[in-house]
Amino acid sequence: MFIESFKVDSPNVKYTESEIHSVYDYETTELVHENRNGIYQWIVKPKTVKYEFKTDIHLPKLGVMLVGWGGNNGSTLTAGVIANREGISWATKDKVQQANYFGSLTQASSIRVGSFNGEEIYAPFKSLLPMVNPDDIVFGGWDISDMNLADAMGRAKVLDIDLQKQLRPYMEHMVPLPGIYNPDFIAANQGARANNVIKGTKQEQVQQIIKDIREFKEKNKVDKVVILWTANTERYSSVVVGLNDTTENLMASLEKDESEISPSTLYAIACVLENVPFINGSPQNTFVPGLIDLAIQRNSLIGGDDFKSGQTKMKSVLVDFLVGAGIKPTSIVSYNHLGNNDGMNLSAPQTFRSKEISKSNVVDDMVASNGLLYEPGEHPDHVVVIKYVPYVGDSKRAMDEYTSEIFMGGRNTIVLHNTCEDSLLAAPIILDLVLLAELSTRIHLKAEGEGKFHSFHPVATILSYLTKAPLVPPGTPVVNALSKQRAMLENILRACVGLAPENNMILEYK
Ligand code: NAI
Ligand code: DG6
Repeated sequence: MFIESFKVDSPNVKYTESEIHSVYDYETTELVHENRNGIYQWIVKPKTVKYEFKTDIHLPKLGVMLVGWGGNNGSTLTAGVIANREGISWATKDKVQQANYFGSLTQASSIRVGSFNGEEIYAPFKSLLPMVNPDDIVFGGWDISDMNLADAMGRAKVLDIDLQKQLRPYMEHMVPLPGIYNPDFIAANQGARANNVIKGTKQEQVQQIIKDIREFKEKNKVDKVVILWTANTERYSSVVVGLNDTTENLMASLEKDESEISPSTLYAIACVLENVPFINGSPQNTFVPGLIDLAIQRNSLIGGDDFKSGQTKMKSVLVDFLVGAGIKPTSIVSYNHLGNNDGMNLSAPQTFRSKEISKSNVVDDMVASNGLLYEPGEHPDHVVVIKYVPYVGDSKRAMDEYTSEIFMGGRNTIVLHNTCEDSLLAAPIILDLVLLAELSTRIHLKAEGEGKFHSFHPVATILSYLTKAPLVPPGTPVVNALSKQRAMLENILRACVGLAPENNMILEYK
């Protein structure tokens, strides 16, 4: 059965006019390796830590500024949200299609709340805690191409033409602000569209972005802004002692107009200085150590990297399943080709390398979790290939071959072939990222013994489900397995309303 909403009735939860307050027992374990009776043993001690969560239920008027607004993802997301808000339907060759949010965790997925009369009861994911309604988001942003969003939607060739015609009047007046352009960081083939760029030194460019954010807030009367990079994949920037390894060095390099500070890092600096959440949807190392330090010092949310949309999402399910089933993946070969502007940009070796890195590290935690299958340091062969094939446009083809060792020396080969529009996968993920980032800034928590409530760590690991290479604070485990990432997010939100983590035990019926 499906219910639209629910309220929790518990002595541990209080709903007030302004917040939801919950007291929560976090069941965890403590491990020690100690000598007991002359033998070293691992001792696991179950432990309960009391937490309190406070969630501000006041929903802000939210502004979302996209870097790369006029790209395929930016224009598709903007179009999709308008189409949903306006209840637009359009004719396809098959049927009359209604706008929807399929693919969005927050808008189109559900959670189990319990069972009633022997039936499982589910509710929308978004009913867990008050979240901004996408209808109310004001979009804006930057692009190095000055094309308005209606034309950009046409350039992207993602949405059906009948839908595009209906959306044009809403999008024609939307024109991206000039962006920070540095041809050294993206493929040379992108030069042709760079007609809308901020001039000046790096310091001046950062100041311009800050000015843009303030003006956008003022003009649209929004309470909060979230900024997300969905611009071209950049090459990695070099991390060098004295250049960007500490906040002081990064800021000094900015003053000196050092060439090795990437545009994405410049936007991120502006956001952190303005205390505006910044999410990186591409694979490059925008978050150099000096920037992470700056975000921590200023307690300003940063999250990333690289949307986890298709092939990698499948990988982080399939390898988790195989390794969890005691099967040993020994070779993973992932090939894809696509023909959109992202594909063209990735045809340069330096930008491809950024994508290769983020796509390749996604099974590490699963492999490391099973010492019965893998020796320490052992890893499956893992190869990632991307080719640019203009004809297929945004319709990306992904082919994967997983070879595993099974019982008694057997071999198992699984082959997947996936075809779908890349931007239709990414757009709902962008929406989830901005909504969850906004929500997470309204949650405060404290563990027993901590005097004051505090926000989550500014490096937003809570967004991991949506990213290929989750950014984590130094010394924190990286979790790639999709089911664990979802459980982490869902269970934290459940804790905020005093609900136990979903444990799937269903003991009531055992
Ligand atoms: P796109 O190439 O269509 O759009 C990128 C836009 O960014 C372009 O309009 C370009 O003019 C603009 N741009 C480039 N540098 C800029 C800068 N410094 N400042 C402002 N604007 C700038 O690419 P698409 O397909 O929208 O993808 C965007 C990013 O998302 C890419 O980096 C891609 O790798 C990443 N991504 C996409 C996924 C998908 O499924 N579509 C999944 C994972 C990541
Ligand atoms: C080619 O791989 C283009 C990329 O931008 C991908 O489409 C994007 O990174 C999505 O990757 P995945 O592995 O999540 O499908």
